[in-house]
Amino acid sequence: MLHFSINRFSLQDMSKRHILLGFLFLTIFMCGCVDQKNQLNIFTWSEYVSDEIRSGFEEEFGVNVVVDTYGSNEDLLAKISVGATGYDIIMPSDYMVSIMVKENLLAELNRDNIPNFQNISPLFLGKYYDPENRYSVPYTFGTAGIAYDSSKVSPDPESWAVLWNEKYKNQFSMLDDQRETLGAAFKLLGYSINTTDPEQLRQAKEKLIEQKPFVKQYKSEAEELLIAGDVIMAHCWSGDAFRAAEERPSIRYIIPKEGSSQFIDTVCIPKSAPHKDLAEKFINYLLRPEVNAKITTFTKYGTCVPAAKEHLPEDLQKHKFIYPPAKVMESLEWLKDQGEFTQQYSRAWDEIKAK
Ligand code: SPD
Repeated sequence: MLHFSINRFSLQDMSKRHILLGFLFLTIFMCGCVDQKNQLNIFTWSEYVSDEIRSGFEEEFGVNVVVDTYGSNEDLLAKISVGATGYDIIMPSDYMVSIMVKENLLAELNRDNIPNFQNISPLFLGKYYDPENRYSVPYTFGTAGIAYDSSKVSPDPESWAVLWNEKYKNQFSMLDDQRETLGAAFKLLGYSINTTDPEQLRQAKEKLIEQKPFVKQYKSEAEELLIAGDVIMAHCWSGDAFRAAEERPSIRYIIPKEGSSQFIDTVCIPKSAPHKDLAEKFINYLLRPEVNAKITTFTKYGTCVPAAKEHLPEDLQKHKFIYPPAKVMESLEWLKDQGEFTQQYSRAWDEIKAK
């Protein structure tokens, strides 16, 4: 009898515990939903959305902003292609916008929710990757080139060939980015960064395999290596070179004489975004001149909002890292979607990385 009553007591106790646990899980689940409803999830390049921009939006709109980063457009595509990632804002570059539109991965923007769209310069609208800007607004623009520590690299480099010079073995990094790094080899060989000629691709692959024993690291966040002094030279993007030069004034940036790539990075909303309205509010916020100026002040990439320049110090309005001379601009190409041929680029890149 005693045994029975103990069992009965435990059974009642257990069901109470189950009910309590049920409530607990329900509360946690509901809190989670409330939190997530007020959370904007951004997936972007490193050092691209500053704490100031993030917290400004959080305070004004009473939400949380979470920032996660990637190192190449292909990494971004791989993640977004798998489906519901929870990201509300992504920042693909030009050619990747074309690919994502084609793959049906982007949501159409509702311009009624983005009145500040009118602040964008027409120079950055209607581009080949999104002719009517139905899916993207421009975030920043820049170039790829070589950053080097002028107190250690001599003479000043002029050509991509410096990245094949044994003298700098283990002292430089290359972007961990298949289009950009194959692009550097194409330019050195005198080809277009958009070639679809299998023989030219084979030659670029061989060139990068030949270079590999000299490369200290493939890394897209090159500014970290330059600032830490881990490398004295890096294949990198202009804004990152500029940021590194602020920390180490002996750092310079060149666009090699053979030419290079230029880009516009954009802001888009994935089709699977859980908070599209909030994402559009964020895009509208980024396009306020005073906020947009903060993007350039932090990233050191160019602004696409002319009125933002009034909020920028004079040197950032015309700095040569951001605005190369006209002759250099003529040597730059935009990366384009390679369609089916992209697979061959990926295969070549995998072979280089596997060596
Ligand atoms: N730290 C920010 C780097 C942004 C680079 N965007 C690169 C685009 C290349 N096509």
